Amino acid sequence: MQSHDFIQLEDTYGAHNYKPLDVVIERGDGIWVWDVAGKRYMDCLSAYSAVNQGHCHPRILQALTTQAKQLTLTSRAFRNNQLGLLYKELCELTNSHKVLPMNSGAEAVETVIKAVRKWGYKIKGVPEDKAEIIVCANNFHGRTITIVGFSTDPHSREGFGPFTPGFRVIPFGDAPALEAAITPHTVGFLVEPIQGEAGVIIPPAGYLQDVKKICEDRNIVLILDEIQTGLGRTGKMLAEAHEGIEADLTLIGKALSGGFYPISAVLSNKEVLGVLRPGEHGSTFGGNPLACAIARTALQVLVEENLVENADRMGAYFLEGLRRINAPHIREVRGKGLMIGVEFHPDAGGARTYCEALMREGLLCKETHDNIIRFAPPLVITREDIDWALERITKVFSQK
Ligand code: IF1
Repeated sequence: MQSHDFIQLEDTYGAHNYKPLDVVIERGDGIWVWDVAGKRYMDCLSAYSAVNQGHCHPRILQALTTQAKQLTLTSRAFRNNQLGLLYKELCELTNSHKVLPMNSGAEAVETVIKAVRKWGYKIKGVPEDKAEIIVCANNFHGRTITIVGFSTDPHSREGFGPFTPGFRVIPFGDAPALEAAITPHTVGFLVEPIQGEAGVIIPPAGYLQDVKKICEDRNIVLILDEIQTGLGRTGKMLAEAHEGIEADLTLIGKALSGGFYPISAVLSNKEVLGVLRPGEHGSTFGGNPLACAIARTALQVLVEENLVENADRMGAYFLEGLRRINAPHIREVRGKGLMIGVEFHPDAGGARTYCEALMREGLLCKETHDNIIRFAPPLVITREDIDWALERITKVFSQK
């Protein structure tokens, strides 16, 4: 079978909730993937930062196969020999003191909404069913009804109502707006340290410090969604470290398994998770031994291969190289670590056309909204790899 055969199968039998590039990938190794015709591409999306450790990392694969032969799932009705070790290792790595494991990022977000609401009622004294959580415009936190209900992106929410009440939207990067939106019913502030899907939007310096102080002063739980920014992507283990703050609750996912298995987690620095009593929350696969064994090795790989430091150094190098490209239709090049966005002027013809041209040059990336391309390669990338990428990006960006 050739690419077009696979494409036809997807189009014939699959729901059309994506518009993928017409590349049919069959193998991945490190930063590279190969299509069914054997053509090699550099992956500059990393499955939206789920493959920070590189495709099919051998050590994580080994952890998967070893554990899968022993025990994959027990449910949480019983205990297993991987969960407590992952808890301890995650808490030591992130300076947290409680963990609640789930499967998808959206499930972690839903979990934190439940926990912080219950904390509001039981600890803060907010009247029952009155809890409010503040979020930011242009947020992306997942695709469940509750989460898209507080999205400001029409594509994410149109046609899916009615929505869950109890959310207020403020501008991103505006600490005074947070102060102004707080009411006696506010229990939490949920925000991405850098907005990924919005187009790698970096808040003003000091923003996270300011909102941390506001949350402390007003007894509101600061929740950082690090599902995309976390685990080394921005050149720090957690993006919050760029501002030297610690969230009360932190959400991680994606690269927590190195792309081998869905696993996410809520990390707590504040006694919020303690409000959840047995039987009040969970899921069939949450905290399963296979996911935990994979995650433990995925974290070890991040640390032992110095991938966080590499993301910092290689990100600076990549950013500098992109900024040197002399292309009048580029409006801005921005990023932190290996979370980079290139924004084009609206009259440049749309970011998708550049992604398709880059694909023909052997580089895979993804547009977000109309005019922004995200470059987020695996954190194992080297200077030589980046030079290879910059040569092709320069060629494509200079063409128009
Ligand atoms: C899709 C976007 C990225 C996330 C943050 C929570 C979640 C995500 C900051 C939910 C997930 C994924 C979802 C995926 C594409 C991708 C994405 F384009 F949708 F917005 F990365 F920017 N918080 N992001 O980025 O985690 O439930 O997916 O495990 O929906 O197509 P999830």
